[in-house]
Amino acid sequence: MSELLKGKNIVVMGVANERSIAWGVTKSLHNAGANLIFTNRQERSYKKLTKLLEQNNIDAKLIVSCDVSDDESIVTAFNEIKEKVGVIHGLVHAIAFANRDELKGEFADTSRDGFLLAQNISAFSLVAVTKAAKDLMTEGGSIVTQSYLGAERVIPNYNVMGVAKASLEASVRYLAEDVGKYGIRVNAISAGPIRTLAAKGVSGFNEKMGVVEEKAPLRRNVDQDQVGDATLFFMSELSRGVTGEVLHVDSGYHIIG
Ligand code: N5H
Repeated sequence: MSELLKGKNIVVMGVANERSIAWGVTKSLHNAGANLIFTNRQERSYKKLTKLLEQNNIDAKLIVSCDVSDDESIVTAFNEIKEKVGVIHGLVHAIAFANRDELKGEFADTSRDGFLLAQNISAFSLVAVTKAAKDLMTEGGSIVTQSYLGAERVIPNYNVMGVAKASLEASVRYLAEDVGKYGIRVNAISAGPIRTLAAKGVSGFNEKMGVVEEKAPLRRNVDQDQVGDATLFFMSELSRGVTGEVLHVDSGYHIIG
């Protein structure tokens, strides 16, 4: 156990189960000595989270409910964090959503509602939580979100999520400029395919993992723990010179033509 994040209060958004990227992040940050605050939306993920924390002997500093599609819910959640914890030093955003039936076929068939839903939950949510979190980051801070290569290139089936992730990555850059003057950094991790609950049942996922094993420089897939350790880097002073960046944690897959 390192002490890289000793005394740091970090909010983790997006643990649904043990396969969640946010759970890999939780383990890495906990092992580095961070105090963790969690947000979740559904009763089901609250139960799952408390069970996981218990099984892994992790004490949450606080668990608050937060629905990122609702401005009032975000304000209430961060007010509660302010009251009960005070200053925070980090925020991990690992939330996305798109309609499953729009993650296949042609992007041109995306509905207006489906497009806006993906943007709302997967991209605007970062803007909204950054606004709320920055007021609590009075000692500086670090914000990290999750992206995917489909933001940069056309990846079959990723469709409306690719456009939402492009928006998310651009938001990282604009937010980084806004909050840089307060000593707050904003970065993204672009992970290779990882078998999470969100990825379950989406078309083309298994094939994608096979291609990474075959073509990526490291010839293997990445896992939640690797994203967790990269997030630890971003949360710590080791990355103090880095903001507005998208770091690929993908076995090098993105450099291959
Ligand atoms: C090219 C691919 C495969 C096709 C695209 C997958 C995109 C997945 C992301 C979104 C967030 C999945 C999603 O919203 C699914 C929902 O419609 C249904 N699922 C749920 O409601 C579950 C229960 C909950 C936990 O999910 C959410 N989102 O709340 C991309 C893959 C190779 C890589 C990948 C899987 C990227 C990614 O963005 O996750």
